Amino acid sequence: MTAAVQPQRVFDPYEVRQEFPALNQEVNGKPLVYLDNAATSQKPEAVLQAMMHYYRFDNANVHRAAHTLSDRATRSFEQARLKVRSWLNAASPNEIIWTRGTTEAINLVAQSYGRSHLKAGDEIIISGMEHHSNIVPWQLVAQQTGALIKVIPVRENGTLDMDAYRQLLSERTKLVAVVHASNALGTINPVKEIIRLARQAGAVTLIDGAQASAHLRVDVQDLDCDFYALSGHKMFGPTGIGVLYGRESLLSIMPPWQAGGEMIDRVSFDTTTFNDLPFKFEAGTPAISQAIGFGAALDYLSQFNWEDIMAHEHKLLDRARELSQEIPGIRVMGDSENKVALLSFVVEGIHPSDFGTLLDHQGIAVRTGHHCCMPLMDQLAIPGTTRASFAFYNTLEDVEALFRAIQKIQKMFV
Ligand code: 7TS
Repeated sequence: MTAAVQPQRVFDPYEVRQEFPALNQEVNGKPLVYLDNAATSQKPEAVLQAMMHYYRFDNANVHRAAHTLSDRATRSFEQARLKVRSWLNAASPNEIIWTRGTTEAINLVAQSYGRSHLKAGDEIIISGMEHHSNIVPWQLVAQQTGALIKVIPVRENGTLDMDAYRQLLSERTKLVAVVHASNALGTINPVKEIIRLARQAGAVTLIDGAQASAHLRVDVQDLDCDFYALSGHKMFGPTGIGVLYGRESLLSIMPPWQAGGEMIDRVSFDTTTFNDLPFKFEAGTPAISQAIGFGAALDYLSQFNWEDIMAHEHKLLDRARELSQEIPGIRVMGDSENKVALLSFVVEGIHPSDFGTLLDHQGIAVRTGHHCCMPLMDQLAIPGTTRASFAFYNTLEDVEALFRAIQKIQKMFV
């Protein structure tokens, strides 16, 4: 098993940002201030190099041919899986399934576990702050099985109503699927407690870790979740690769989801037997360079002490909160104490989509709109927000540039 890389490097955001080529450019004549990390993060040179190395020297399909390149490709690809196992502290590499991202990981659970285990009248609990990726797959499986969806309400301050959650739980609850950190509000949900209560009720749990995994150290055994989904591209790795962590005892009883090469053991026209875990859930040629690139991203992150990264991100969030209170006309959505470094806000009198364009003119990249959380926006009674989402390579100067730009735009509208 690959040994985890020990943190050995002092974390310095100014030094780190030099290693992300895309950050060092001008946009619209201004130095780029990249604050759209919740949509996707930038990639360090080490990730780009690892992917290039694979294509330049080792390009071959995995788990197939008896030649040297295929052997090298297979080894790098499987090493990346071991790095994920170690990063998440999963009990075994059999519990690490490659997917295209969080969305595919959730769909896999819905269609494999959900479709084979849920029946009419069973209940699936999600929350009111879910991304569409953790709503729609459950709606499809509910239609297919007759199961019902129940929703944990979101309180005024952007946190989950845990009392309501306790009341929703019953012997009918078969699955609880909740986001770890909200992409629209930043709220970090008390997932450990959510999982504990779900297990007490006999329900299986899935945590949508798309956002949390870029900001928090996640230990799936400590959380005691059954499934955890994440996307490589939000963790400084490439697009097209993600992970479903699944408890082996569940994965082993789940039927295959997609079918084709790689996931089989023996095929005849009469009957087919399936490959062992994790390959049973990986039909077809996988995203080889992306898995290798994601492994390089985890190596990159492993250099640092995560407490230093979290302390830095907290500083960015605190400063952003402070400035948002100093400037009149800004309403921040969600003020949970426990938040990842993300500020979602509305500016009085200016539509979010205009705001995004005007910020872009000043070199500042944010996302505006509903952030794929339409039900949450409906509850907040707004069409959308402007969202500044930070990563560890952002600096206090980036936060200040954002608020200077906001004030400049506000002046244009008076
Ligand atoms: N769940 C959450 C909480 C997310 O934030 C996202 C993507 C997904 C699931 C889906 O991830 P994917 O990699 O499979 O697409 N969120 C965003 C966002 O906030 N802006 O762009 C994508």
